Amino acid sequence: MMQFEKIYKGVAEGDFLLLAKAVSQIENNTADAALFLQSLLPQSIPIIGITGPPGAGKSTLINALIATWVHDAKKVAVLTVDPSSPFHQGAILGDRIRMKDWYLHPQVYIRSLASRGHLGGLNSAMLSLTTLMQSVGFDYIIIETVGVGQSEIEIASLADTTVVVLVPDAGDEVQMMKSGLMEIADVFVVNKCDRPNAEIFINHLKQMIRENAPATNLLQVVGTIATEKEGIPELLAVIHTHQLAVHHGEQKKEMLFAKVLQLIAAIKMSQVDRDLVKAKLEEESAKKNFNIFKFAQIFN
Ligand SMILES: Nc1nc2c(ncn2[C@@H]2O[C@H](COP(=O)(O)OP(=O)(O)OP(=O)(O)O)[C@@H](O)[C@H]2O)c(=O)[nH]1
Ligand SMILES: [Mg+2]
Repeated sequence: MMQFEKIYKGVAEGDFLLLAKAVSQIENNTADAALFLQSLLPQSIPIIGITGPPGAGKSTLINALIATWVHDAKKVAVLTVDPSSPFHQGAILGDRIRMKDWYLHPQVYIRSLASRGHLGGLNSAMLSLTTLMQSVGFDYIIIETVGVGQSEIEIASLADTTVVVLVPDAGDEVQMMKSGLMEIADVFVVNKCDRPNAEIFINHLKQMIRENAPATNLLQVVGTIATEKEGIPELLAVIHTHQLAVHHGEQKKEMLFAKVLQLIAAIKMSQVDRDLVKAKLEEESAKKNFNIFKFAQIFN
């Protein structure tokens, strides 16, 4: 049986072996993991979601953020979702290079998660893992996801503060509007500001925010050059301000409510015997009067 006190001690000493084992058990949805999760006592540690189009510089940005936190004697957990699409093969390898300073650092725990193959769904795995990280002594928790699909957006919504990273490139703007990144962003980063026209892009983005999201007056835009660690203090300040606002606002309660609903859904789904459903479906769907709504009720 896993004990979070032991994991806590390991994390305090910079030894992540027990933590990594617990993460694997949670990923595999073991019976032990379910009990273990119920024993956790999470602290109110900020979860920062970093999302945006492929190659925008999310990992490089995280690399720079970690540098500041480590310098301040903080402990950081980074969970990156490794998209399973062939387009993204090599993402893990890339991250190992981008965040290379931190892979073996005693204040930093980095874990890549496959986006597919989680029994209870990636979302509930992520909820479990962030809660674990909140319980074992980390000061900051980061989730990196590629903002291209709906599931990534849902994961980002687990975060207290969602940072959407864009680059000064008109295509990114279009992508953002299409993919719904606009709705989930608390902070916009325009990275790669060493590129020409960055200033124009930032102004355009600000104007777009004013037009499309008048209610979210907290929305901020920060320009960065992640590779040079430029704009990082500004970004940290904006994140911090947002965290304070979240802490005092209604959003926290709404998020908690959404998380509970998600867990209930996962619990209900775990009670469903998929093989049985499949076998029965095979049988019933062949019948003339088959009705999918009636069929689903059998398992309710
Ligand atoms: N010129 C320039 N290049 C940058 C900057 N930030 C990151 N890059 C480069 O952009 C490339 C992609 O950076 P990553 O940090 O891997 O981007 P990512 O968003 O994490 O990429 P995925 O996880 O694959 O979606 C790398 O070659 C970085 O060195 C920047 O501010 N300026
Ligand atoms: Mg990355």
